[in-house]
Amino acid sequence: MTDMHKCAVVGCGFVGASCAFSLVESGLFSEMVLIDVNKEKAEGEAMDLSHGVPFTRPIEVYAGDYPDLEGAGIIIIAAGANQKPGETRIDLVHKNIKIFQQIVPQITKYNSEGILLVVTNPVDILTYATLQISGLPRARVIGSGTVLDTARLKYLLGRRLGVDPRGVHAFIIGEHGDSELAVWSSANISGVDLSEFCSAGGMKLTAEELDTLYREVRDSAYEIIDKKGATYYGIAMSVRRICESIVRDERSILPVSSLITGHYGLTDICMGVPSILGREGVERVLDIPLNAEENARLLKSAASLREVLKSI
Ligand code: 6V0
Repeated sequence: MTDMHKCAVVGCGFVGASCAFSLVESGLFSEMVLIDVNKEKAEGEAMDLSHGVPFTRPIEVYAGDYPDLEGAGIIIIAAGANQKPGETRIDLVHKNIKIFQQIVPQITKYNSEGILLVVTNPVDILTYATLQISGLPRARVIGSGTVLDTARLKYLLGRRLGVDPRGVHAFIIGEHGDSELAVWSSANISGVDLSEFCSAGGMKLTAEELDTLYREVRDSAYEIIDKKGATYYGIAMSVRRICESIVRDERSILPVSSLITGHYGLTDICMGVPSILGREGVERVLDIPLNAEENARLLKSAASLREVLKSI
């Protein structure tokens, strides 16, 4: 039996610790265990977070080990190497696969009922690897996918158009990485087609400008890493949003990464596409309409991930 009010974070570096912080703040959980190969780091993070508990809903935060995963409803995996300036996410694959080969069997030894949420990069490859190593049902092995990239797109587009990003409905799909794509063909502002929204408001958004926005989204991790060494707040808030949908059984539609079988003409690959997320994990993968160019780009993104999978 799992308890949706208990979560765990495995890997408490910049990303894991930031996720833990945003989840403590969220009030979603009453128990949180932090695990890291560097035990002192996990202990320090647990102490630091615990000192904020008087300002949040009651939660017990502690550093632990794999047996403490028993009963956790959600286990977030953020362990492993991050990108150094100039590195792509794919460059991390061999280092992080090795780490996952150690971690995942340890997790499933003590918890085979919870939902595994993979955040470590390259997230789509590691989600697929986690599925294979764990043998868990596909609904319960989820990657953060393009949730963060989609948030970046909504933010930039909302700012450009002068509207709240929550009214912007547009997705980045595919690999969380260099081959991802923006689905412009169905982008809309609260139901108003993007180009109609612009012309009705006397604005012009050219194809070049859309492409610049897309590139800004795609390359923003590189820019942040160049400026501050790592990215962690945006992903931490994305993880919180994913957990909210699961714990509260919201059935929100988020572009998480999970096993795709028969959608968009693809099979046996994990990547970010809009999916219904609830208490059971990924409850349904949606086939959103794509134009011919978008479809071709999605297939290309899947092919580039497949090449990486073949190499491991
Ligand atoms: P970091 O700060 O180096 O932290 C990694 C942590 O993992 C450290 O505390 C390590 O001690 C720990 N660790 C390493 N090996 C193990 C192990 N075997 N068992 C337990 N813990 C271990 O990296 P950072 O936190 O910045 O990044 C973590 C991962 O998140 C990287 O792969 C990033 O690329 C990835 N990100 C993913 C994003 C997404 O959108 N999915 C966004 C940002 C970063």
